[in-house]
Amino acid sequence: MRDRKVLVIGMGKSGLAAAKVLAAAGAEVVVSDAKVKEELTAALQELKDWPVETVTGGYPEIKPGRFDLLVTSPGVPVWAPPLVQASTHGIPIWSEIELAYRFARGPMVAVTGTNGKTTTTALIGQMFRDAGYAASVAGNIGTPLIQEVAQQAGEHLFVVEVSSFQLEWVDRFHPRVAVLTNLTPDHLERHGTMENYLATKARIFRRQNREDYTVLNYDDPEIRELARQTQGQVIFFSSSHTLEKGVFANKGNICIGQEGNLIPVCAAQELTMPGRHNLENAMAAVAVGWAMGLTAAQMADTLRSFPGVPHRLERVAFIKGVEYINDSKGTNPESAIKALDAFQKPIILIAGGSRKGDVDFGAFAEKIQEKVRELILVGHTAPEIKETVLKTGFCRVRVVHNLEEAVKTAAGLAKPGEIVLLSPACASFDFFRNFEHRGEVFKKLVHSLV
Ligand code: UMA
Repeated sequence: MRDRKVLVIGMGKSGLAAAKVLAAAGAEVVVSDAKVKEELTAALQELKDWPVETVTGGYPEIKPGRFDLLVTSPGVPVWAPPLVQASTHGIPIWSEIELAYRFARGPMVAVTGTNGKTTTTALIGQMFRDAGYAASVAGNIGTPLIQEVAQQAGEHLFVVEVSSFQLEWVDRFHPRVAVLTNLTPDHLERHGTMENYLATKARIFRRQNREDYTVLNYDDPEIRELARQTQGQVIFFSSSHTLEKGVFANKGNICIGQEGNLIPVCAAQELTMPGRHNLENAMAAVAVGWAMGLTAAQMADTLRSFPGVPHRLERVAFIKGVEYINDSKGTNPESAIKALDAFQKPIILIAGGSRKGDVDFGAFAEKIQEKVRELILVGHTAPEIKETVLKTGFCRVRVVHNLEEAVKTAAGLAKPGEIVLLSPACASFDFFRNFEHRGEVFKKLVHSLV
């Protein structure tokens, strides 16, 4: 990178981390952001002692000779002017994970999919650490991969949660194990069609070869089909089929099937995380561990103790016989449906938030009818969800003004033995900075009930 002229787009987490690593490596770095400087005070402060040029309120002009490379942040769409101009002039564009891949000294496990990728990533990372390996988790889960890669000097395993946005500009990115958990419509405002979304996800294994592994969800027909496209060795996992080879449930146990042998790992009931989707996440993690040489006993130890990740079916409190669950990361209907399916007790559901593209709440409304005792709606999508739910014949719906009112109303309605669940099925940007912020506010409100 020495003396190469690099333009970094975006001054969020990814852009800041990329700019610093590039500057430290001797590149001539310009970092730009569409926001004006008043909105970027924290980012500019963070860069102030670094030898980088900053451009705010837009982007520098991109012409041949001015830049050798663009490194872009996940939030920047392919139609953003600098990306279009760089493509026109044949200037390479890398996502931050492509940059990180080029700097990394150890192998990578990469996990993508619409839902389950955060839990699966965290679980895999924990399995390797528990087994005594130097491993860390990074990527979409929160810490930019480039930042983690720069911090690890020795041999290290990187377990990376990868979003479809991050896969748009990969070239040599090559995980030793790639995992696809599942696929349902999401981020279509960015990818346009499901075909594009699937094709972008499939880039995770594009550079794999026969020495690598591709872990695929057998129960998702579109993902199962991807087995034909990868050069890697396919390991399927399934929560509803018996497989000759792969990871599946047998007589209540998570088992690895290999060449006629059945290796039990642990009982599905021993998992601390609730729900069938968490069973699938656990199976995906077992497939990775198996491919990378962990033993069944090593994996079982972690599976029995892993508590799950914050904001994903997170147990917050048990107050007057009522359990409060924070699933703020349930930002699409499929994810909220899985959350509802995870419990057998009556549920008081708090849902609604900001709109995420062209979502359809039909299946979510059906699931509400089946599983929810009282529905409390909040946020921009509240009227739309209410209308959809009423069509199913469900009428125990209340629309409230904010999350505080929602929590108080839920607490007033819930009886001992019931569950108050925040699983919005929507993004959080109507009232909150992100889903983490929404989840933290929810937890505070719940604790204030005591
Ligand atoms: N920006 C521009 N021009 C644009 C668009 C954005 O200049 O056209 C600027 C914004 O003004 C802002 C900066 O880019 O200042 C933000 O960059 P970003 O949106 O890429 O966000 P980062 O802070 O770099 O965080 C990203 C991921 N965010 C997104 O994909 C939207 C984080 O995932 C991830 O944790 C982080 O990189 C580290 O890898 C979050 C997320 O919401 C959790 N992910 C989506 C999801 O999970 O559904 C994909």
